[in-house]
Amino acid sequence: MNETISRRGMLEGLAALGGAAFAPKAVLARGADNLGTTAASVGVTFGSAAGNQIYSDFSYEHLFGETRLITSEWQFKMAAVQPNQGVYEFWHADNLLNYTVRSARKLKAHCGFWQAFNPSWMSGLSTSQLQYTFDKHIDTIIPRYAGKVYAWDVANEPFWPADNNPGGFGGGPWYQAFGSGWVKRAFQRVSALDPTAKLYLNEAQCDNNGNGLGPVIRPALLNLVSDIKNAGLRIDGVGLESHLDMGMPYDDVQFGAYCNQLAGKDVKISISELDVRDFSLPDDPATRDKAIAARIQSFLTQALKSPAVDQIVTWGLSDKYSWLKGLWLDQRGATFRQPRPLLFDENMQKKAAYTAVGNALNSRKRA
Ligand code: 9MR
Repeated sequence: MNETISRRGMLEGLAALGGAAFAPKAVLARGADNLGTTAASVGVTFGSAAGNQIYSDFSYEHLFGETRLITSEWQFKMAAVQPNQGVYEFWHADNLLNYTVRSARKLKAHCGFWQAFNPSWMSGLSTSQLQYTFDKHIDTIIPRYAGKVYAWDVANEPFWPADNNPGGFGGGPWYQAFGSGWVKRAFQRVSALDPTAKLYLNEAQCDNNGNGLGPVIRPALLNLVSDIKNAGLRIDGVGLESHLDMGMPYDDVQFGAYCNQLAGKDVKISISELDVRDFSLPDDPATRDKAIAARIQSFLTQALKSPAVDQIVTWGLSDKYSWLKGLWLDQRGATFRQPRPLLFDENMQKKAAYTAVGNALNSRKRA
């Protein structure tokens, strides 16, 4: 099947937007043999997070021909859309929406609320001011994008056991505002304002048995999904981020079983932020690439045994733009070796990890 975007699809998209601000430009074709097509053949949507590098680096943008879905890496976050109190700036979010319309990709808007990385003006707000901010934010952004985005990550990373709150919930402004009920409140209000977007709850660490994280967060997340459902609220999917860490204990078979448990709650599952942290691996790039690919293949093969897993989204496509480069710089300094967390290297060339994703997808055919 040809990957070229149909003119009709583009025109329909533009019409839906009421006329986009940009001239249509399709993502380049990458031929029939790409991860988007392989994934679709086994009922999976393959996607990636995108930052604004897709507009400036054409060789990077070209890689997005592999995808069928794009998650906003930061453009829909509160710090981006409300950088000053009560002042909304939508151009980054709008640009990405327009880009996905032009290129006929689904857009997952990430994220409605997260306790971390909020705009600095929020610090020092009283509880009642936080409550107002929360509701007002939803009432402002959701109607703007209703019917246009494919999905919302309504709530991001509600759990952080180290904060010692009941049920493993993380502390932060939204917990301060509404207690653990902040998650249900967000689902209730977003659902009312956008009845068509798929609504996701996104959480980290479920793949990770270290630091008392996965073993606490996995059951807590199951409970929260039940709680949302029991309240009569709509939740369509759960995102399991899957920032895999080679230095942490893990059990991929256990993770696959967990996907089945979640599926029992009648939700779809997205592997929503896949990449591999290689800080603990030896320096040699070939050795690292091999170990990373083996881990990805094992992890995804187990996850894909659960029919509810219908999205695989990597957190970027090329090592060149991975968020882990920033983290690495903070921890080890610029002269240390660069991390190799993604499917394409710094020069946009496929790595073993790319093949590993394809192999795991194909394992679903044989299952
Ligand atoms: O990759 C994202 C980075 O560019 C942003 O600066 C950061 C703060 O907004 O968020 C990063 O993405 C995070 C995601 O939103 C939630 N899960 C963890 C991701 C990596 O930190």
